[in-house]
Amino acid sequence: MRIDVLTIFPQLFEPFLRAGILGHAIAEGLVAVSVRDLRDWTHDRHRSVDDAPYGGGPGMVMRPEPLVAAIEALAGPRSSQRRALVVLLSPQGQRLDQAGLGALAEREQLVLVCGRYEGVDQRAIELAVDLELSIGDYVLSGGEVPAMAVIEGVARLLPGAVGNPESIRGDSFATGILGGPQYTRPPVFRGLAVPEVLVSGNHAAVAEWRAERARDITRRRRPDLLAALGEEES
Ligand code: 9D3
Repeated sequence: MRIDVLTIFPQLFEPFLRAGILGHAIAEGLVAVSVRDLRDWTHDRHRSVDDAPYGGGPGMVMRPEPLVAAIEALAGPRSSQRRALVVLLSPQGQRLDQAGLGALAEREQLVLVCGRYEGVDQRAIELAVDLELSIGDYVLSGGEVPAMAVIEGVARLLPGAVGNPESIRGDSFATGILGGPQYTRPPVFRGLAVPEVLVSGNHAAVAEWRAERARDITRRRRPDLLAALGEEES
């Protein structure tokens, strides 16, 4: 898979792309990530990417010319033959979830467009963007952190990225249920012991205990997840 990122803050991505599972997936050639500075598609002396909103109001709006030129350079014009999926990270987008990440992971090329300021000129969206995504109902300052969330979430779904594929199938939002408590050594820490069943060596009892704890914590913290699975789960 190939991912192009369009941003006015390319330096934000450098350490991120080197670390952990994602850094490893890139080093292994499972995914190629290219971060591009949107200002490279400006032509004025100040390399300006924003301007005042028509109709007045606070803040600035991203100008359409550099955005559309950059997107078309990376993905070609918006058409039925376009191979890349062009995604604008936007508070107005549809909310990303694990199923959405799964669909993105099937594409051969993604172009992730990071908005800044109050937003993006609507004509650029209409002309060049295929999909708008939000990562949740809270306010950030731009699409860079959301783009990183997409890259990290997609990369670990690529075959071979995660050492043990079991850990992907078992992911909370793949199973629709939260994970339960985890323990490692030492057996007693500040007077708190690891639950007896986990050191019992009884694998069936361990599995049953974990399933119970997971169902319990999901029922208390995220009843919406159980409801989505169908009420027979509770
Ligand atoms: C008019 C009020 N806001 C629109 C909902 C203004 C505004 C808030 C935040 C405009 C831009 C932004 C910057 N945020 C993003 O670009 C963004 C974002 C987010 O803030 N939260 C969750 N997901 C995303 S994806 C992109």
